[in-house]
Amino acid sequence: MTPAVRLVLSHFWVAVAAFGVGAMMAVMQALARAGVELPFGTANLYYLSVTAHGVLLALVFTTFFIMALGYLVVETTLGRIAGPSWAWAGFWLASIGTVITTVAILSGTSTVLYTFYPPLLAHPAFYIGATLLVVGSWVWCGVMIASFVSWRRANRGTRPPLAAHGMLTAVIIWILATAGLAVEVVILILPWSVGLVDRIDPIVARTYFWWFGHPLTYFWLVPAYVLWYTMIPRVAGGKLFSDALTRVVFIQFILFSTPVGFHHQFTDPGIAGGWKLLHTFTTYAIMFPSLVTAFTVTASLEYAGRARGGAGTFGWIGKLPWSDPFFSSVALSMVTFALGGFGGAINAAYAMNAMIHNTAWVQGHFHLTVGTAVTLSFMGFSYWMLPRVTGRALVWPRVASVQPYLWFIGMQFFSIPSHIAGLMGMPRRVYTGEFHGIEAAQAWIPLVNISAVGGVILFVSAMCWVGVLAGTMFVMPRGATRPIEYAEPMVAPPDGASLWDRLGLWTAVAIVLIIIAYAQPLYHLHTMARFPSRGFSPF
Ligand code: HAS
Ligand code: CU
Repeated sequence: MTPAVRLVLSHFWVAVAAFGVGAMMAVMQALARAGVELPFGTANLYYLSVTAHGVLLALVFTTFFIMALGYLVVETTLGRIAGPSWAWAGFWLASIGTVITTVAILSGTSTVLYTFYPPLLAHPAFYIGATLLVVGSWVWCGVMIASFVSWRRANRGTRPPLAAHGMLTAVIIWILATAGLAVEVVILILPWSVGLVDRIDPIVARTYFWWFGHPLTYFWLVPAYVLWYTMIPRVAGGKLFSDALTRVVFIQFILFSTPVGFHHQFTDPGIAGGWKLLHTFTTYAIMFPSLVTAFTVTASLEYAGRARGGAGTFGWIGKLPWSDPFFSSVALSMVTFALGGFGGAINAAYAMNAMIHNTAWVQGHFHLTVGTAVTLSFMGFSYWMLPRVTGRALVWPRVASVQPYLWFIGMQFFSIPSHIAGLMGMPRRVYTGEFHGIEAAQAWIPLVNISAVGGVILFVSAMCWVGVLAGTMFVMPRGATRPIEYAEPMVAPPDGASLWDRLGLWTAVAIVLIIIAYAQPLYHLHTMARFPSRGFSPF
């Protein structure tokens, strides 16, 4: 095993382990919500479990997986990982942070959910562990940037490989996003959680949180898009529709990922309507690169299907390699994201947001997006990557072929009823299967039960995924490794870097946009009459 592969796989296995634990929490929640009597079925345990689920899946699984993918991409496209000892230092920092936060959650002292909104108060260890995770990921950012810069110095004027361009986009989004998180945690939350100050302003904290929280979702999505654009066209037997368009898409994510956070705060006081409107405009702007993606990736697949002999308007679809788990994972992710993205457009509209905010609709939305478009793409990629870098064949290829379909079906069962129940007024994050017998709630119960069935199917699918990966690693003999191959564009792009490769320039423009979107509202929040609160730990 080469040192680079060891680095990639170390991150990868932490991601898989976090996923396994987080998935177990999920099935318990789904069953508890459906009123199934479980041992220890208390509100305390329910919220503890939701916290562990959200943190381990949304924050730990994704971050470690993306770090693994980032290192794999720079190693295989740029031929280098600059500063491997730094990379290991980042890995250990992030891992130690994850352990500290997980222990804090499981000890029952830090039940604050993955958004950790003050005045919900966790044990300081929760925040300290999360900080180490983020600091570890910053080291990853540094290593990624150093690798890219060193490659550019050695290849002046050459167009950077597309996959590296995409992963660097994710790095930049992450740095811009975590700036807001750092202010929230270091300046506001840590002093309060250790008792140096006794009150915190929830609105100010939430505003910094959503500065981070929205671009976080694109930090997840962009690496998935890297797979969709730079690998899947080849896996499907075709070529990428357009290299140039793809670079424009990635740059738009740098520009518009961050200045949109108020679409999570439409109902929050203290932020004037005009600023919320501005963030609505930028939110619609950030949908554009995904619409382009829908077009470009589908066009690439159509090209592949026709190259495989598909004819007629839709005949190409059936010719695609639907039993290849990497391909089917991404294709099913795309179908699911068409629904999830549509829901996003509804969320982003001020008046419609009032109908769905804080309802079960939101959990439906994010299980289609991060829970499927991103997660299922990552799952499929694992089946493709692991045999290539280790030389071990997949242990149960049939299970691997079926697993993405199980995930897809389970997720529709889970998410569609959640959307409907949300429209009927069912709140999100409320524990109790019977809703205390409230009459209005009775209509939600059948929908919750269907969701629970979805949850069980998802759990089976999750265990299949973890089982196939672990079995491959522990049971299968080592063989010859194979290269990580990327898709060729249909038309070779002109040599030489273009305007869309000037990542520094676009980062500077993004910073200006962030200042426009946040400077005045934050100034106002910090200077207006404040209503800070003591901390609460109800669970
Ligand atoms: Fe979202 C809430 C708006 C995308 C995640 N979102 C959340 C939360 C999470 C989340 C975790 O405006 C909950 C946070 C919490 O706990 O409170 N979201 C959007 C919009 C988009 C969007 C406008 N979200 C995502 C992605 C996520 C994610 C991506 C994770 C990865 N979201 C919101 C809003 C809220 C929100 C409000 C707050 C709600 C509230 O009130 O609390 C857009 O980026 C979506 C653009 C996507 C599209 C779809 C493109 C389609 C594609 C596939 C096409 C496939 C085809 C078929 C054609 C426009 C690319 C292919 C054919 C074959 C044959 C294969
Ligand atoms: Cu958002």
